[in-house]
Amino acid sequence: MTDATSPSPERSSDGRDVGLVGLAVMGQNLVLNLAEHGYRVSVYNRTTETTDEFVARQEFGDHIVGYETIEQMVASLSRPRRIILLVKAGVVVDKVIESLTPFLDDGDIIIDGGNSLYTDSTRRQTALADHGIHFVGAGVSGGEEGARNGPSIMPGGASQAWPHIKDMLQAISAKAGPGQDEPCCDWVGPEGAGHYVKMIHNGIEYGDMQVLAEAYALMSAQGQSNSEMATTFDQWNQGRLKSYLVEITSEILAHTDDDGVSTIDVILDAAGQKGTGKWTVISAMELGQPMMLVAEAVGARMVSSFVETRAQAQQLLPGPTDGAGSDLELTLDDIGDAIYAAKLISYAQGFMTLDAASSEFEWNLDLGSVAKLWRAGCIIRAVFLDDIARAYAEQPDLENLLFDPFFVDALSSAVGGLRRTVVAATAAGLAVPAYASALTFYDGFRTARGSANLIQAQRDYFGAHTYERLDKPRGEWFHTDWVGSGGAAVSGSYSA
Ligand code: 2AM
Repeated sequence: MTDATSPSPERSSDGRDVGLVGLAVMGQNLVLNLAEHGYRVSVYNRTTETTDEFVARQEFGDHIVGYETIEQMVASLSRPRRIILLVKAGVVVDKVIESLTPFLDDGDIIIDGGNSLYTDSTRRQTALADHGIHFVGAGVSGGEEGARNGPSIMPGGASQAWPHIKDMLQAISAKAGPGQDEPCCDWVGPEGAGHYVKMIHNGIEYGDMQVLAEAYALMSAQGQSNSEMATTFDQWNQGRLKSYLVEITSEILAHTDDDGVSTIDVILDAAGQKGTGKWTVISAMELGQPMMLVAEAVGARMVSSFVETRAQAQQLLPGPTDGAGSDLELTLDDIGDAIYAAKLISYAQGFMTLDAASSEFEWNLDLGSVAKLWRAGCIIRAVFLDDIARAYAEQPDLENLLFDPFFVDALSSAVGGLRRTVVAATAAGLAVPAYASALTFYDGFRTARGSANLIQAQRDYFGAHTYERLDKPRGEWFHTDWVGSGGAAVSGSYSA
């Protein structure tokens, strides 16, 4: 471990250790984190006043130096130059890269630490490789606090860069593990793999938040006060549900404004979103993976945004005639089970998507290592990521997380509560899209003989799409003349 006065391991004598472009909140905090770990950081921001104010305010002396131009900032760095970008995702990243590249040399490294779309990172790596520049797309999670004290960092892209940035990124990352010394930062894979893993992290985060919001809705409907619910979340945070999001939910529910009013009660119930949940669902769909809990979480935010329309609908559309919530008889154990089971299912869906992306893009992702990166520093950090990491460590070729003995046991004990919660909420007319989606996925997934035979028959009926038969080997396709003479199945080399 280094401190502000000790030299960093990669320091060379002819220049400063690392450059950083973009001094918004995340950028500033990451610079302070780097400086605290002994790195001499050269900073640049489009608006120079921001640079000047920041450099004047910080306590690390000449560990942090501001530059007025990108060229000066680049010139201050030792080689290979390492430059972190924390600018607005999208075209701004391309613009900044464009303004940097004329001043860079072969072997220099650009690390994009913003929330870029993984396909952009893949494109940027390819384009910069033509100029001899190593591009790294690094997902960074943990918000402002994480950036300052240790985020989860998910780097991917040009692997040649890794030996030059490994010590630095691992030094500033969060730490986890029994001795709390395992960095939550490791090489993820080529191309946009780092930003992909970050995107899935954010999608799962949407799901986790919705799962907790549904628990809040049910407990409120049962008449619990905010402070009672704060206590319940706090108790949940002592056990298997221990996680950052459960912890902050307890603190939020306990919070009052200066006038004594519960802050949560005066917040408009319309959720915002920046798009990473939507990206996750789009990618999962493209890969043929049912990441349905996250899809429901994204959808629930959309419905929440229809504030006026929902008020109108409440006047028009009836719920159950016996009154919503009045006969909701759920124990806190049931609701705790619903949260836990829904999360297990959501993470299984997330890792199915990661597995599919790894195969599709040939990234060779180590799923256990991904789970380890999320143990600390990031928003979804939770004790049960240790269980996921262990599951993949024991069985690297685990076909599905739900097949791991721990998951089988955990779900066996929690799914009853999830089922009671969905039944009771539905009977009471309360929306629980994440719980219902998790349960119905679970029931469909564990059904060996489903009902898609009918779907196949319908497809064959109206579109001659053909079908496989239980009494013939897989891969042989049949068509039935449904409206013709007796509907005989005709075998043939049809393409489905
Ligand atoms: P600013 O302080 O000059 O606005 C997050 O918005 C970060 O991205 C900020 O540091 C912001 O710089 C930077 N940024 C936004 N648009 C930019 C652009 N077109 N060129 C360079 N930096 C930009």
